Amino acid sequence: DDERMAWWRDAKFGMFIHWGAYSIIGGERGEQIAGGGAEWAMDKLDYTIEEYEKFPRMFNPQLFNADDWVKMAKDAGMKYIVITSKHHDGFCLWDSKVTDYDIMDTAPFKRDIIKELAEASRKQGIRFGVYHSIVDWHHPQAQGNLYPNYNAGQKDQTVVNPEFPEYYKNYLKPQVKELLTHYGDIDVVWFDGDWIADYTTEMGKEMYDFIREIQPNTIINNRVDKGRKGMEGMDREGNFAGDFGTPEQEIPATGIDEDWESCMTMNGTWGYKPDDTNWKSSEDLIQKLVDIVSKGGNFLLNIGPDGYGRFPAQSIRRLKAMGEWTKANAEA
Ligand code: FUL
Repeated sequence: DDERMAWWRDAKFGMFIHWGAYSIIGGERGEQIAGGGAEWAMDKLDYTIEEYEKFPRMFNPQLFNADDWVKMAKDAGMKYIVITSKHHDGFCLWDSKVTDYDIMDTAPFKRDIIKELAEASRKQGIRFGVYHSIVDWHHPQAQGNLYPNYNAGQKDQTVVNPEFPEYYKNYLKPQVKELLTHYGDIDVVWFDGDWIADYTTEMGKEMYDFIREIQPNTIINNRVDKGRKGMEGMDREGNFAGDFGTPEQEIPATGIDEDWESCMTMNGTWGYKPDDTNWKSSEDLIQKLVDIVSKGGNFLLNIGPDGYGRFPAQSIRRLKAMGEWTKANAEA
């Protein structure tokens, strides 16, 4: 295991990318502005499935350039990238054979984003991984028992869909397999959405073993299983699947004798949201990197590109500042 984890422990600093149909919405609908993360737009701005589907149908980010994105990560001193292959809205950024709700069939873009980024990363010596949501607001068997009336007024995530095991077996697992077999080495699989009542510890352990069999060296976060401690994100003692803890928007107070990675936003949102101007300063972000690394963790810092495929200018400035700093301090 130590051998498998070695590059990741060494890496320290990575780029998280939240990108999808919600990046067109930017957290706004008429006069409404979504609170918190704008990647939750479908939920927070009360879109029905049918209403929301128009966004994937217009997702055509002509300014997306995988080489540029990877270069910006690399120049910032980052060693790996983790991008949303699928967020909670269910829209897939790769060419999936088990659904049409993806970049090739529903969107006009018709370029496999995961493929382009995986290749660009490999070319530039950057490790590549995917964030994959267990929650799926678009799939009839995965979103409680309300289909097709997602957002019909009831959003109780403790309501279990009796067909969820079908989704797990015939959709979630095959999709993970696609990601792990069509794009070369997938260095990290970063699950999310473990909190829904439908998902079980057994499913988590099965998923973990399933991935191990396909790609023995993939590093898997602890949200593949259930029972992490809230936002602090670390494991319950002992019986846990997953290779590292995932503190979200926070840094543990002291060093921890486990592998962990703090993920964080530069402002307050994961998905693109122009209304959120609450940017952390570059100094603050550098401070956080130092704090995390000194405690033995990794820092996964988020970018929320817009619907055209651009990184926000404020994010680019911060990446540059961090790059200058990491370069100056690399040998220290
Ligand atoms: C959370 C998600 O619900 C957020 O949208 C975001 O993806 C974050 C990293 O994980 O639990």
